[in-house]
Amino acid sequence: MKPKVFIARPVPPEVESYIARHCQYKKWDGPEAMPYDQLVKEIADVEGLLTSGGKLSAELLDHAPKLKAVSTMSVGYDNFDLEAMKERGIIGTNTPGVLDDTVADLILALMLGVARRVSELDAYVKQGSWKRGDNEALFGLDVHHKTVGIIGMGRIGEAVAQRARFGFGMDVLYHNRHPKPETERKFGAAYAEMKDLLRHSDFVVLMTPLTPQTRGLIGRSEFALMKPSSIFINASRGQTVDEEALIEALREGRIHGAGLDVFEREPIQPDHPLLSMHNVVLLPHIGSATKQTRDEMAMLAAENLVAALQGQTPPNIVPELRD
Ligand code: 8YV
Repeated sequence: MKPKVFIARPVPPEVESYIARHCQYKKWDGPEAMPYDQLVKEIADVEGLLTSGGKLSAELLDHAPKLKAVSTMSVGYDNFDLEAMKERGIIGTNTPGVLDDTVADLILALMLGVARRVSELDAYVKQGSWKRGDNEALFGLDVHHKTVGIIGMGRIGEAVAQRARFGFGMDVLYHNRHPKPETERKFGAAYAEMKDLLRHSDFVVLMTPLTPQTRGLIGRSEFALMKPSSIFINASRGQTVDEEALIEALREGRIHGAGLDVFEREPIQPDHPLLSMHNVVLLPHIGSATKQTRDEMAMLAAENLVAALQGQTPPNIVPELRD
């Protein structure tokens, strides 16, 4: 008997066919995240769940007594209740690696977009405001040969460092749980204590996973250390930043601008103060979202799930759940 799985997020046809070869499955196809009550019903007798995003709380897991493996189509797995999964012996997997370059590209787009005011000036041209030649009021800031400080030097951080160093001739500072000599050698990156990184960087890029230790990592005192000309980029999780402190820092000119792909609450609310600020570029949590990369993430997640259900060790068990 093939194991039963539920696919809670849309996947490409080839991924669905792959799952069909190895599992009995049902799926959710809606454009919106699946309503909780419906998910509860669907997981009642499954052994595997393919998902991304939505919280996997202890309460939800209690509705799935047969569940053996949860595979998320994301590198971040802050949606997992790791303790609850450990207690229930549920395997949890994610999709590291395949999205690094795509997310790093988007981070560079945010750096360039904020520094050179790309969306603001695009709107300026489209609304017919371009009436004369050179206008100093439209000038931006340089990216090349400036200093980028990367907080969280994982794979994506390294892909940002590579672009910054070799594409833009930037100096690279980084802060990480542990210094990484090999990364330093490869990208000419220098390890910095958090305070020094914040003080000396022209671009501060936050790329840490969301954990109890990184929740609210950047707040008032961190923004206070940054240069007034600096640009803050967040493509990790919204909860790693105190959003109120960020808004205050932007309003008071304590930092120059921000490029954000993630927010405390997503989707962002229509009356959110960030929406009316000119010195920010805001994206709808789209870092990994190219068709090619999302397809690869979905396939990797499916392979992880099938391996787990076939009693093999899936390639990407999240570190906290490895024995
Ligand atoms: C996900 C992401 O696809 O991989 C991650 O951790 O943030 C994205 O790439 C997104 O979270 C889907 O909900």
